Amino acid sequence: MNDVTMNRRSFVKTAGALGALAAAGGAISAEGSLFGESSIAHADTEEQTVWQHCGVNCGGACALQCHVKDGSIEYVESDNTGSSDMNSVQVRACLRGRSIRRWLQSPDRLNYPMKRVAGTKRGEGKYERISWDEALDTIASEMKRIRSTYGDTAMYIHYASGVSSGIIAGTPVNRLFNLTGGYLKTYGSYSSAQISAAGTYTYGGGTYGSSFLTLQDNELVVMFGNSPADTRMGGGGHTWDFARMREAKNLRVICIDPRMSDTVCGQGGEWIPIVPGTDGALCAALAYQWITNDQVDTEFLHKYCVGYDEETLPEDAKGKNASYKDYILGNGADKTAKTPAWASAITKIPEQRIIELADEMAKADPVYICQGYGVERHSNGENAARCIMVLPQLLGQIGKPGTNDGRREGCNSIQAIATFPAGKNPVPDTISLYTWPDAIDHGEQMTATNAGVQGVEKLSNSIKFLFNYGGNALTNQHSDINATHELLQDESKCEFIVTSEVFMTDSAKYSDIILPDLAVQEQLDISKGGYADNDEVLFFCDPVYEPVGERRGIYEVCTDLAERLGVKDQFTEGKTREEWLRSLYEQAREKDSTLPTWEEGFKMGVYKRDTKPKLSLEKFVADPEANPLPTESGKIQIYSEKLAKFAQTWELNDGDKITALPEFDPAFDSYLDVSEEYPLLLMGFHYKAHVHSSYSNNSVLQTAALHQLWINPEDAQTRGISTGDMVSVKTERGEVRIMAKVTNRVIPGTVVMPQGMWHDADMDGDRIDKGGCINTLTRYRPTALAKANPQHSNVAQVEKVSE
Ligand SMILES: Nc1nc2c(c(=O)[nH]1)N[C@H]1C(S)=C(S)[C@@H](COP(=O)(O)OP(=O)(O)OC[C@H]3O[C@@H](n4cnc5c(=O)[nH]c(N)nc54)[C@H](O)[C@@H]3O)O[C@H]1N2
Ligand SMILES: Nc1nc2c(c(=O)[nH]1)N[C@H]1C(S)=C(S)[C@@H](COP(=O)(O)OP(=O)(O)OC[C@H]3O[C@@H](n4cnc5c(=O)[nH]c(N)nc54)[C@H](O)[C@@H]3O)O[C@H]1N2
Ligand SMILES: [Mo]
Repeated sequence: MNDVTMNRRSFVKTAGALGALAAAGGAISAEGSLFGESSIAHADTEEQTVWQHCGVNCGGACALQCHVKDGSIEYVESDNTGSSDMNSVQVRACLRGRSIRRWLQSPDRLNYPMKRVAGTKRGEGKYERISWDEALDTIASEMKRIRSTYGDTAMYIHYASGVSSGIIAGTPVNRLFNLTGGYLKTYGSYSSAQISAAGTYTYGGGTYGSSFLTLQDNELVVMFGNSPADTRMGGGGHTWDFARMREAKNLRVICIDPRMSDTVCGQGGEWIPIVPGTDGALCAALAYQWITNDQVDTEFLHKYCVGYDEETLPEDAKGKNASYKDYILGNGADKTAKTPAWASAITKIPEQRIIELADEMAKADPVYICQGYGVERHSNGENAARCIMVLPQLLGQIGKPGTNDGRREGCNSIQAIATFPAGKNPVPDTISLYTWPDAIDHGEQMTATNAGVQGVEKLSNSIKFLFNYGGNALTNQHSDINATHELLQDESKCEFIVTSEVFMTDSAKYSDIILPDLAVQEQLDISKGGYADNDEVLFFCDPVYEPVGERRGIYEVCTDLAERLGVKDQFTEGKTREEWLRSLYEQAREKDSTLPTWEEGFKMGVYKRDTKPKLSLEKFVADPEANPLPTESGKIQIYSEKLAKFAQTWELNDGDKITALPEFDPAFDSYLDVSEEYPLLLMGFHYKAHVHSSYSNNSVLQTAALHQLWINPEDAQTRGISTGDMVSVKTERGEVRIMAKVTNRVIPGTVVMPQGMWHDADMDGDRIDKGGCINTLTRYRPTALAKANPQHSNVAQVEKVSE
């Protein structure tokens, strides 16, 4: 197949001719569809193979070879180059990527710039077609007006992960904003804000540890809230790395999870079910067993860590029973020994199973301990993530082959390639990403100590202008859609919202102007590939076909806005998108001469090379004096002085806690908060049928993997619920309707549903969400330390819907 890959120039020529043909056929309608089944123009042209990649944010970025004929994708293959052995792995796409034809060529794609119909409110979704000139003039004049009225800190670019691969990717918008005065910055993400905070105060930064490819023969792997089979599905990614290691090394895999994930189901691993949000208690009991059975590696703890025992505590903390050992043994402030019996009552893992797990982990050498982001996306996520990180420290299982540091499995990518330069943002004001609704509602009241503001003591402004490029996190992916609806409807708060999208999403409906973007696959770019262990990959991606309708790429759109704002020359530096790509790629080749030339790359479509698996903290463990960690002490911090200080000085919500040690803290919406009205815990998970809300509008994928609420037979029986029944799920925030799946794959007392389905409610009527979007149900309340999203922590009720 590879040899039919066409030369870029000849394709563009061919596609250009076809585009004209399609237009002549009258296929473009005002409603925006070029690709209704009957509207494909047929011409007697040859099929071409175009290399592309799947650009959504599962992180896989897998290879797609699109077979294109007459300006339309006929079918899609993935990577079939190289071999499928340990090296030169084929970067094979999962079903989502392979279905991209239905997504890209959906009749629902946006084709024209639109503005909200005068007199309608945000969220109503009533739009009219306008010209690009009108759209760009309006945006540029609103940018000027709002910046000059309120200042640079009123400008905001929202988190968006729909375009997260490629060299050009999302940065043109940032560059435009930076050249015109800057914008309110953010730290953290919806993905990993809490584990990042945990990593910062423990290891000095980072969420990733060792690669799976460091695993040894017959090794024990213990995963907390991690399912590579669900969340790293692509063939070049971790699920494949892990599957191959499982086969080759005879691994024993234990997954601790309230849900039996695809990483265990049918794969011979062991599932240890746990009550959501209680991992910290399990970890404390494991530590209790190791300490009381003399199984901790005291030498490692003394040499590399701060705060395990009295001896290694910082001076200020000494003499107060403030060590980790004191906390575990019950000599600390809470006077509670963290015994397996104590943890069993909280986690619902039988006491004997905890004792056995502790013993097995202590005797395994090496043992690989890791976590996904399922634990951290809870109300107590920052502490829970730290509690897991302590486990390999206690056992001295860090820095040698087969070990990990308690964070997520690590990966590699080609470092030499820089993305399109965003330039420098002169604005110091920085918020935790998740707190953006507060920054719209009452920015000027947000401070360093009450809202985790960084860069300044206090924000000077609220957000007044919002740019949303390739994201659905205004509503669908952010917490508490019903509350955000009210906030965004109020035009006196955020005065102007722009969305650049490929579909009319729920978030797009809150925009004043919507711009129809060219999809990633409709543009020229180079992608660095996704999360994978031993391969470094580049995809040289040609546009699959000529632009359809009036879709335009973000680089060209930002160039036109830059012109209207008087900074075009600085923005483009005289270059087109292709010229930027070529020059950034040339710069990369100067740093890394093994990379193919531009021409060679586009001829190959995919470039792969082997790389060394990452072993976390290898250098630090080999020589801690020569290679100190970027923490206050240069060592691993079980006890953090910075956190001890925050605990004293930050203004926290009632019940919120910041602790110097990694402690179990149930926080809010936990197992302690279930009530008669809301007797169940409810959490979301990242599902194979879609990536967040991307691909959620693909009916084939939805049929392949149904959108269902998983409920244990015990909870289903008392409610008269069978698989296939329609149920109502309610929290204090709202109600969704969804099909039930009665299954032992979820523990009693907890229900789970995939996150990312499209919100679908009559917002002027009953607001019942028939799309089954979990964020109709989630609470907007930033966590204590990271001020991040606790979207997996909820208490809920489930009932059968009779009609
Ligand atoms: N198919 C698919 N893949 C994806 C994505 C997607 O939407 N779909 N999204 C991508 C993105 S952006 C991200 S950030 C990652 C997210 O990856 P993760 O955050 O790791 O995914 P989750 O599904 O939230 O959680 C992982 C596992 O943790 C479990 N879990 C939840 N709460 C707890 C708990 O309290 N304790 C324990 N022990 N386990 C718990 C869940 O049941 C799930 O099996 O996935 C990426 N990959
Ligand atoms: N309750 C709950 N909520 C969650 C999570 C959870 O676990 N539970 N997970 C959170 C996580 S980890 C994340 S990362 C966020 C993700 O939240 P988002 O970043 O909003 O991710 P998506 O929902 O995939 O939205 C991406 C959008 O990009 C659009 N898009 C795709 N390709 C293109 C393109 O080429 N151009 C343009 N302009 N647009 C494009 C898609 O149509 C889609 O609407 O969600 C978070 N929300
Ligand atoms: Mo994410």
